[in-house]
Amino acid sequence: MNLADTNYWFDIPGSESLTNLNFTITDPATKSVFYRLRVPASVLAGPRPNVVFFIIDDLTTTLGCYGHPDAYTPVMDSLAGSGVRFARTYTQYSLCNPSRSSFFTGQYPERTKIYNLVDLFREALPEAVTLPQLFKNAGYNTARLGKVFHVQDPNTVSDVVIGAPLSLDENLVDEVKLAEWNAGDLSDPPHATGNKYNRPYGASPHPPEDFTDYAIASNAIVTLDTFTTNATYKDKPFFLTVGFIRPHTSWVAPTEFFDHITGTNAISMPYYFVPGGEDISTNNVPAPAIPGNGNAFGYTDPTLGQVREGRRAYLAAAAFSDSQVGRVMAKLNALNLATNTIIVLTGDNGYCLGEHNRWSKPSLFDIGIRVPLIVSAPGYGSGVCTGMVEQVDIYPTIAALAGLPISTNVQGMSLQPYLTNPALPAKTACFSTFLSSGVLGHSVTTDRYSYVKWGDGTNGLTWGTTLHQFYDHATDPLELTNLANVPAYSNLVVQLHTQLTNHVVTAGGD
Ligand SMILES: [Ca+2]
Repeated sequence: MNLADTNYWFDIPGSESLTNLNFTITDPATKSVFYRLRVPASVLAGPRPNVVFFIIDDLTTTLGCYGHPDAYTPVMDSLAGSGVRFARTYTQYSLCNPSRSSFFTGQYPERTKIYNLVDLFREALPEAVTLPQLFKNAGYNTARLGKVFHVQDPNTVSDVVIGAPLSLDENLVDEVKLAEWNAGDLSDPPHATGNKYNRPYGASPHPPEDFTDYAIASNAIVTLDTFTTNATYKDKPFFLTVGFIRPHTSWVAPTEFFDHITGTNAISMPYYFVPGGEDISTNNVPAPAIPGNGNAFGYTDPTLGQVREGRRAYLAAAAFSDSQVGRVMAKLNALNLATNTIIVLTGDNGYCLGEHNRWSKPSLFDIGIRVPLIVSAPGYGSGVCTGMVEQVDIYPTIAALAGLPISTNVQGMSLQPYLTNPALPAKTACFSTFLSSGVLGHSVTTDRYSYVKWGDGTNGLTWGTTLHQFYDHATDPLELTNLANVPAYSNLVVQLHTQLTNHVVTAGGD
């Protein structure tokens, strides 16, 4: 055999396509020989990564790492420090079921057709592969712990399914309300029908172990043990989705978490409650922009003291969920899984805590559609992406990080490149939708401007009405002054309306 003239091929068998590796061996007589090794891609990639996907119900960008002055979120802040925090992430619909239907399918609401809390996206998308389903199909162990889908998807079958034992919290909330009643506060009787979310806050003397979110984290911890030790599961990677309930109302949490938040009288206040602050009359914004406050303070308007107490209670409830994320993270570290596990954390909608005199989630104000998004992936960098991204991007991002191919029906873009270089240019426009008492609204946010159009036609985009809002974030980041009908901005308004119309038509197409 003439070594100098021969290339030798060695194949490592595998079911996947083979990748060629060339290398050279030099023999003593200085004759070089190329050897070619062909190996499956999975061998080159190493073990497939695990995924833990945290969804924190109703958590908006009230985190320390997002700059909130009163928040206590050390665990999520630490996670942001180890990964990439996406500073401007927009939800596609600021309400549980429409939002989750969108980011679990990677498709806009115009495609899922979900605008409420009860409909199932399978009606419009019978063949969609949800994110957990994608990983299940790829051979992952999957688990759904706590609140994940708002309406369960019959096609997404997980190995482990543990719902949220809500009855735990309902008992504790009743106790808090009863204490208010006994203290002489008759504004919201404990058992009044239809008003259970008014004044839904307060410190509870019960220990964390008595709360739903503690139980959800405990179930996640047990599931991690099962997936890593049980013979049925331990040889496969896992996709774990953990959905915590707080800071969704009711904002009741153990007393120790209220102690972490600054005192009631020092809490930061929304501009609406600052003397001489925002005018939210319908002269300034169209009526659909300010629907009823059904989620909190829907029974009576809060006093200034109640505004402070409510904001503090929301932050305490968020701090409690933060601690439960910490329990799951500690278990991942104890099992030495952190080096091969992708961690993603987000909320499902924005939330107005008195901003624009709103005490609820659904809106198209900027503060109502901003959500946290943190991605920490082994082998990638850390930092802050200040460019705009959307929650519809979560699906293709997690899939790309795990190397899983996705359907061309997925409409988001992978954020994988930003984990290496967060400074890359991001999206130039983000889009959201909201159905306000039968009036469909759409918004487009660009780097500088926000434009909202409320409908008077079937798709909510008919031109020729004044049901719209326009804000210049460079001069008005809190969106206090609606400039949509100011002649000086008419060209910009028309341009954004066209951009919004094009998106709605395109996103809703097949
Ligand atoms: Ca929610």
